[in-house]
Amino acid sequence: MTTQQTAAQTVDAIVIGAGYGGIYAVHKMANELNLSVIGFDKAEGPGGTWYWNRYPGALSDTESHLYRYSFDRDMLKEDHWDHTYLTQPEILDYLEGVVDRFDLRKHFRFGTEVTSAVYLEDEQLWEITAGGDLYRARYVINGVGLLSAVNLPKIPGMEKFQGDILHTGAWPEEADMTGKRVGVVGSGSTGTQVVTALGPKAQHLTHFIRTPQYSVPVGKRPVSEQERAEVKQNFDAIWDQAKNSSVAFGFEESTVPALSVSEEERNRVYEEAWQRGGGFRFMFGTFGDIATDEDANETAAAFIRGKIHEIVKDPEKARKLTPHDLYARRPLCDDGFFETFNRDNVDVVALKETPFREITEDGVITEDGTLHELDVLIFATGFDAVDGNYRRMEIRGRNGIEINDHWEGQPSSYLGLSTSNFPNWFMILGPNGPFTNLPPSIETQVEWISDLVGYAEEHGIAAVEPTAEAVSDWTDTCTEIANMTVFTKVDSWIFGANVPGKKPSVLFYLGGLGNYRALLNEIADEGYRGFQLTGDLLKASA
Ligand code: FAD
Ligand code: NA7
Repeated sequence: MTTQQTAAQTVDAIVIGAGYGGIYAVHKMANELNLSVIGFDKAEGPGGTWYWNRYPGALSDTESHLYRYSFDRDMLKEDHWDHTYLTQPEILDYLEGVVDRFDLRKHFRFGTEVTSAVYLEDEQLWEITAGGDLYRARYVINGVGLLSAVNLPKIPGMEKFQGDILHTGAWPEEADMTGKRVGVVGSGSTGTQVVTALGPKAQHLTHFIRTPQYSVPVGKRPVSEQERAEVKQNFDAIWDQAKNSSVAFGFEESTVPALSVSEEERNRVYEEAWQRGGGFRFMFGTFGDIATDEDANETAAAFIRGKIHEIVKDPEKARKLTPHDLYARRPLCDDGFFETFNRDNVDVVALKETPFREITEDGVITEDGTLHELDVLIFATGFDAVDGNYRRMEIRGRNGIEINDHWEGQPSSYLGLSTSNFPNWFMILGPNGPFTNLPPSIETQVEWISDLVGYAEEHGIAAVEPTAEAVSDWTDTCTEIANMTVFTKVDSWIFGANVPGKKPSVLFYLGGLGNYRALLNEIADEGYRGFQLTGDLLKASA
């Protein structure tokens, strides 16, 4: 035994991450399974996404009553929300409250990054390096986040810029944009929120857009006491509906084909959804084939394009803001994004027409020779989604196989939960997990992992891992489903097609949460079909 190994602290379970996933996993391991557990997060506190993304305008696009945990009925009764959507500080408060309610802080080590996780076959333990120290555990649960590893593009001259360069996913709390000349790169969910929030504050704002996106109003409005009371009275039914639906956003997905109704009726349905608000509701609640049929998709796209031209008064700005490809990314919604461009101090640059040439001390020069003078350059350029944070650690399973080699072709898993050759190593929202409003998917996965760990503990099982065949079949299933949709036809983070050098591949199970949950139940009922449950702890320690 080496000196280092002697120094390792051994616990039953290690959880990485303190977002929705990690918090719930620590609660399950510590408070329900009575296991010893340490949770690590490189952040200085809990919150995950909502710890890091403190940029102005950060807002959930899931409605407030569904962007939370459902597992504790008493907590649901006590929960409070003022508006139909939650701001970043509200979500952070909520998650901190959950940590305190279940006395979880004592299990977490914040400001501590996990840099490696190596499986020790002889001991049937994982050895983790976190903050430079060694730990050992039988189980590792990764709640490292699917939109967490930031993507910061490299633009020539970036290092020369005399102003501030910020990424929305690592936003410093003290940053104040009042009266500044601000540039924002990126027009996804985050970019649209930042631009909407900063337009009225900045002296001048330039939005650099590479691909314009379809966005509908979010529909943020105050919630009355009576509305809240109604939700609380019906929360069993509300959660039951969400968890058994496809995208789990709290509405019935439509099954009506868009072209089966008259144009007048179609526009009435779109207008109603536009007025009500919500990106997922617009894409999945209006008609049943917008995400699967290109002609149906075009009807929704054309409606949104028409709205952009109605809202944005300057025809040149409207032209640059108007998308022409399929409406096939994570459906956006905003709180007045297009309206912001009616302000004289807000401009748009179409990067496909005039790409970046270089960044200088004073700002950004585009290929037409224009210098856009800036005090701050904000990158709302998204994330190395889903597998990004795994690839940034050294993770070695059986026979020393490294995760980057194991995932060389594409990141793969069984059920988005675990992968072959990595025993007792679980992922929350790993590759090919469900594509939904995420808290109910996170809860589903954490509960299932926790049941499996409980089962392993009860039966003295030393190692649980899926077979290579189960992983390969699940990858095929996810690919087949994805190929039935229009999402594969557009480059976005959903398929890992947003980061230079990353191999695009299917990263989600698009079959819906209801089907996913039914499958998980079936697999557990069949004695964890597709998993190898090996060894026996008594034998292992003999
Ligand atoms: P995260 O909240 O991402 O937490 C992961 C944590 O792991 C991070 O704190 C990170 O520091 C830590 N970590 C990672 N690697 C390591 C390491 N090696 N060592 C130590 N710590 C590590 N989803 C929705 O369903 N609805 C929404 O409205 C919505 N809005 C969003 C808005 C924004 C701006 C963003 C970025 C995402 C949004 N999402 C939304 C997705 C959101 O990420 C999930 O809803 C949810 O918060 C994910 O929780 P998580 O616990 O899985 O991961
Ligand atoms: P997204 O949706 O990945 O959007 C990133 C944006 O940044 C998008 O407009 C990109 O343009 C743009 N981008 C990325 N790299 C560059 C470079 N090099 N130059 C110019 N523009 C670039 O990330 P978000 O943070 O908005 O949202 C991610 C999810 O988090 C979201 O769905 C919510 O769930 C929360 P592109 O489209 O690639 O041309």
